[in-house]
Amino acid sequence: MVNVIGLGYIGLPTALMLASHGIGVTGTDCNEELVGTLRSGRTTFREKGLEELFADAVKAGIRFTTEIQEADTYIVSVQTPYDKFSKKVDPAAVVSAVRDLLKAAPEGATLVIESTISPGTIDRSVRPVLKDAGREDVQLVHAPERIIPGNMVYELLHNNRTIGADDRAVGERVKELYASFCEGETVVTDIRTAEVTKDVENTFRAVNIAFANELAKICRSDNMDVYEIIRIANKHPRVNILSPGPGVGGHCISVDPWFLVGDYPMLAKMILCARTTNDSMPEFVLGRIRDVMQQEGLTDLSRVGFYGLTYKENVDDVRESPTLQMLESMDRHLAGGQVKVYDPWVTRDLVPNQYHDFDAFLSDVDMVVILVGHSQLREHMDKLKGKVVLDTRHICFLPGTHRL
Ligand code: SAJ
Repeated sequence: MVNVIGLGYIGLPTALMLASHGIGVTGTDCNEELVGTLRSGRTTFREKGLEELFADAVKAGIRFTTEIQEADTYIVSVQTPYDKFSKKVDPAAVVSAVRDLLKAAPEGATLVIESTISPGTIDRSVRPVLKDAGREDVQLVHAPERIIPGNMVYELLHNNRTIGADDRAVGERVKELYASFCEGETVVTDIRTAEVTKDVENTFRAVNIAFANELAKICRSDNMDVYEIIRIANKHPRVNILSPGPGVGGHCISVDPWFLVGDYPMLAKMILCARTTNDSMPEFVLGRIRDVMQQEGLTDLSRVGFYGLTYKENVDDVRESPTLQMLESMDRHLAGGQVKVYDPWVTRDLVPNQYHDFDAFLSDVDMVVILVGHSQLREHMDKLKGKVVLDTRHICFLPGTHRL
């Protein structure tokens, strides 16, 4: 029996996937409301393919509870928030889950940490808990997730995985467990290598995006088309530049590079520079809005609309979203509460002047700033005809569209 602890963006799909592939699974979360929702047959966030997977898992007998269970394998996927200023991950929820599960764990149980952690967290924060509890019989494993929000279900099935374990045989056993659904290749290694590799993957992407963002700034300064330049450069067999955008949000690409900067400040110079470039993008977009408004003779900020609040397309997650960063910055500079905001994926009220109806939003603005490339907009792009458009995602090809 597997007990998945923490039923958020990673824990829930993982638990559902295991259950729907014949593994006995109980999902545990301390949030009673969340468990209540799952028990009543509803999913707790929107993600392509999640509803179908949920139905399969329920049919297969998955259970949801607020209590930690006796199980031979625990998968911990609780949240690991990070501190905005120190950029350090707070492993308190992982530590507390481990402490609690040790009370139920039978001798020799396997403990898999899936939560996003910074390199060294297992040695620094998890091992001491096992030692203090006299439970060094528990087998430690780190299986960092790699799935991308927006395509999680597909990627859970097909991505290659990394398993870090103290004991290779235990690592192989956990590999077998994931192989119940995962068709990708799984590499078994040690825990520290698994921790660092995960961080390196996200840092690589952050650096590549920063390069694209820097190119966007260079091209803007000298009136060149960054998208055409990247498109052509990427035809080279060994070049693959990502896309510039309004900034880097989410809980991973925007956070993980800081771990290497924090641990190796004198060495991780390029990474720091990349992070700084990415962090400067929301401010850069604000400058572009000012330029475009001047160019188009617009003066009324309340007739400007921001399309998109989430950190990227087709997800409902707003963590570290560039749009929120822009709104905060406007607020700090006494220009808050003026622009209109709309996001089809965000149904709760989050910011001032937020609309829940696309047409009503459009009728109240003269200029639309595209900040997220949701499919909803791509499918209704003609509705932006007649508006001044600043497109930071390169998805609008109406004549006269302004770009990053
Ligand atoms: N972005 C750009 N330009 C691009 C690609 C992304 O500006 O060309 C922006 C996005 O708009 C978003 C941010 O970067 O704001 C991050 O989005 P993302 O789609 O690149 O990545 P995440 O954070 O959703 O998921 C990443 C993935 N990591 C890698 O691709 C190396 C995923 O596989 C990981 O599982 C996930 O982090 C995680 O949880 O660590």
